[in-house]
Amino acid sequence: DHVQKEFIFKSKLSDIDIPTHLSLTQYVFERASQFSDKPFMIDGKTGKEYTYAEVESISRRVAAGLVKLGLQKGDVVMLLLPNCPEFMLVFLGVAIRGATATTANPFYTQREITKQAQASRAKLVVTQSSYVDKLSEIVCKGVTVLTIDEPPQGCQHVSVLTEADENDCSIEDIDPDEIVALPYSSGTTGLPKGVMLSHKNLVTSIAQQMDGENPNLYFAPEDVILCMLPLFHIYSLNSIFLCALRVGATLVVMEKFEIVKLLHLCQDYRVTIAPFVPPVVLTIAKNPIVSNYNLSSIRMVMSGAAPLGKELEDSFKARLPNAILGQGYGMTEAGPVLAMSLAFAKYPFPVKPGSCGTIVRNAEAKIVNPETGVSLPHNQPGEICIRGSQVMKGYLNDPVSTSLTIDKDGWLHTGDVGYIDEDEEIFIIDRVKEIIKYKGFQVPPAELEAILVSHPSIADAAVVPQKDEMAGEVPVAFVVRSSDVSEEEIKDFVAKQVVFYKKLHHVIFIDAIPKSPAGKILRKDLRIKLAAN
Ligand code: AYL
Repeated sequence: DHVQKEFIFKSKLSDIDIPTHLSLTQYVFERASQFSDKPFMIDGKTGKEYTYAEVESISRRVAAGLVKLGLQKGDVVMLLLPNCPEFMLVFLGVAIRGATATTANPFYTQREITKQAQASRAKLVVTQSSYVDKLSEIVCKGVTVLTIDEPPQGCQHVSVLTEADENDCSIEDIDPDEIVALPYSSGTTGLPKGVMLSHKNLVTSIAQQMDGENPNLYFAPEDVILCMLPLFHIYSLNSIFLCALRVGATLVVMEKFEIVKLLHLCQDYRVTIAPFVPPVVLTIAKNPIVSNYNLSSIRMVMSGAAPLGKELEDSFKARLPNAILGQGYGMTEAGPVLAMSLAFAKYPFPVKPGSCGTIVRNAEAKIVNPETGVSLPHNQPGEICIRGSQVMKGYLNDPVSTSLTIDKDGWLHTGDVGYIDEDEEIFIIDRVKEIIKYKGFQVPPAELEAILVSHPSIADAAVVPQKDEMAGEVPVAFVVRSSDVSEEEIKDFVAKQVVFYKKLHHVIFIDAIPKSPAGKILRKDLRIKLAAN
């Protein structure tokens, strides 16, 4: 029999021993006693500092408090918060308890929050009083709500967790295969789904970045890392928060992106590492105000979650000549990091502009022809696939979507199209999945299409990305009308139901949505039509 040769790619860094027996918190706190009195995080808003010893002890209190509130092992806690110390403290407490944290954008609408809370069966929500109104539907169904500020009627203050007595209850052991984080992602197709990340998945991913003689992403204990990207997104949760904790670095916590505040914090705290997304890189490269600040402390700038233009890389480098700029490439389902620039290594390698990094160590990558599934050699573009212990366990309660994403041999199919060059660097050139990326945020077309066809005057609809200089991509809709309705009415109808970045930028009326014989929307045809429009 003829056996197809498989082309499998690895990191240029050698594999290392990654612990498979530790829970996430055992692993990230492994060396915390060396850093006891050092600040782990500084709240950029108040200047309040939390040392490593404090973070560890408060996290234990939170775990005990969760037991006291009746939270069982495996129960789900929703974190509906902007970046703040409580986000991290509660996340760690949930992990110690053996419970699961599902993270959501606090700007989500009631509809979006309710969907995720119900699908994940969240028992407890930790949020801010200003978002409590959006929880009315789930509160009726018995969900407990805690707030980090003055609790409104019917809610309790988060101090029931952070000030609980850790000696009150004992915490059971954790099997590293239990689920610790449950971010939501639409993956390659359809609606948002719960991505089951186990303790082992996250330990592996952090180790792939932080561990070994030559760590791929070198954070030192002296580093001051800006934590501005939202912690509810896996990029910040993993590559900033948990990675920094593992190595003894200090985080400067910023609630949200605001250029002047960001520049101040970087200058005042002498930030050394700045993890960004492409639109922030664009602002730093273009905004004249940047030259009024001393940013010479920044040694490393990371970009990820969306494509970074090559021209942008050049203009950015002119602005921050002391900093190494490089990319990480991730996908929530991949644990999330697939590749990381080797320019970030302790003993760095030369890298090329436009590269999304090199596959992380202790993992395998494959580039396959999406039609035939045949794997391809260096420099030939195809769908990027990854395999390793960091890859998610699957989608919550959705074995069908799971098996469409992770094949029987354990390969996760990313829906990204790219190639690996002779230096093992990955270049992403296209996407064969539906997802639209607005500033790195996911906009699932299927979600917007479902809203659109629920409108009485809409017979059919399809949503596709349109290129946008600032956001990368924005969603636009092709709509088949069944009765009279205007573009503005449709845009408003959608806008009321979704977070700001999912809003439609255009509506184009059309006679019929092009579909394959099997009924699949021919998105490529619509993208071509849009480009010609
Ligand atoms: P999700 N260049 C181009 N596209 C990218 C890149 C990149 N560097 N990174 C992510 N994407 C796209 O689940 C790609 O289409 O996770 C990918 O499949 O919201 C999709 O975004 C996944 O979107 C890091 C660095 C995590 C990045 C991430 C990304 C997590 C985004 C940790 O250290």
